[in-house]
Amino acid sequence: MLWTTYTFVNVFQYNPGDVFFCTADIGWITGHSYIAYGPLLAGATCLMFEGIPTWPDAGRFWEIVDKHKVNTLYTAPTAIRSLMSYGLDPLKDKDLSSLKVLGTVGEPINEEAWHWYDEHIGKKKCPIVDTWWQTETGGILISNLAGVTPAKPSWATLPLPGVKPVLVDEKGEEVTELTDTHYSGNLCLTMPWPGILRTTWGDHERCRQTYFSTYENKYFTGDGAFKDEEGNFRITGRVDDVLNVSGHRLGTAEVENAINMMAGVVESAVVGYPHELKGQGIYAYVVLDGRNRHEEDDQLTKQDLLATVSRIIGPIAKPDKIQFVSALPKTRSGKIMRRILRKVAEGELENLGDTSTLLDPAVVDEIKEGKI
Ligand code: 7RM
Repeated sequence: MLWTTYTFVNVFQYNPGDVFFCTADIGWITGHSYIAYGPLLAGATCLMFEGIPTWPDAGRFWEIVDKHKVNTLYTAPTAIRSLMSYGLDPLKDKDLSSLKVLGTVGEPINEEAWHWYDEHIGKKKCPIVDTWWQTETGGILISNLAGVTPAKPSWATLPLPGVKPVLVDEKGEEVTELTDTHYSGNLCLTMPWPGILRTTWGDHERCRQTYFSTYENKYFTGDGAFKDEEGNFRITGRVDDVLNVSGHRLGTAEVENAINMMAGVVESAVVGYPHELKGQGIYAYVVLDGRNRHEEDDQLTKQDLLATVSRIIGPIAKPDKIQFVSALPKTRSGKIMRRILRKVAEGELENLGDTSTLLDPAVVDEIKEGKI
């Protein structure tokens, strides 16, 4: 609670009387921590909203900001991308001039979404804090401080005081060689920080195994990251999703980023599936916004996608299968449920496991039906 309060006040630069609106689902850690614990302990004026951003229309958040003169808005990239796809109409007649600070959390924010948020919501006057943390960390660990330290689009930037992140290679050695302009590795924490997890309820050994045994004397986050020469961090995604295609190691996030570069792609998810010759094949689920799609001709769109991936990463990263879907299966916090996508890609359509935390279970049926 102390850590959520401390980070709330410092990251958002909260001033008494400001109206703070965190749009997270209360069942997600971001909901408990930054709707309830942090703001309440800081005596903040906190706005709570139960509903979805697109009902009765995609202007719902902006209407709330206008009506209640919200000063700080904290939301997820998945919400920003979704609202972005409705264009600027829902923003018409909405007065967003009360906004002073914007924040994002939950997944890496792509530059396009960052700039849309900056331009159309913050009107280029509001600092955007990109806050990286996990349920296990008890609060924000890496973020810029609103208006105090500079933002860098799609970078969470610097660790908070007391937080000591390090990037390591497979063997746990600190990465000291630059790739292009940055270091790249697995994100670990070398020192305990104030919000650190201390056990897992009823299973202390599991806690030790999961977080503290991969690399000696380090907490392993499970995320991959870049670090630039100024010490800024960019979180690239979970590293448990590494593909091995004909002996080449590829990160799913890397392939997804390449796919997302193509105009008309809203988002995508890449998983591996067993492939006779390559070991693993690449299966891509892609959401298009319709506008740039070759009419009635998915084949052409697929060719464009393959060419894009080839150009950005290389022919090895070209997906073997591409399935166009209307949405990806996500939890309420916007995290893609890869387990489901992996099973469908493997042809295992029956035992998808627990799907009760899905935002929209109907998406799964559509995905199963369209399996390639
Ligand atoms: C707060 C939360 C944790 C995982 C984490 C990352 C991803 C969270 C960011 C992010 C890039 C961010 N807790 N993640 N924030 N990735 N930039 N600003 O999401 O336990 O539900 O998830 O979320 O992969 O490990 S969580």
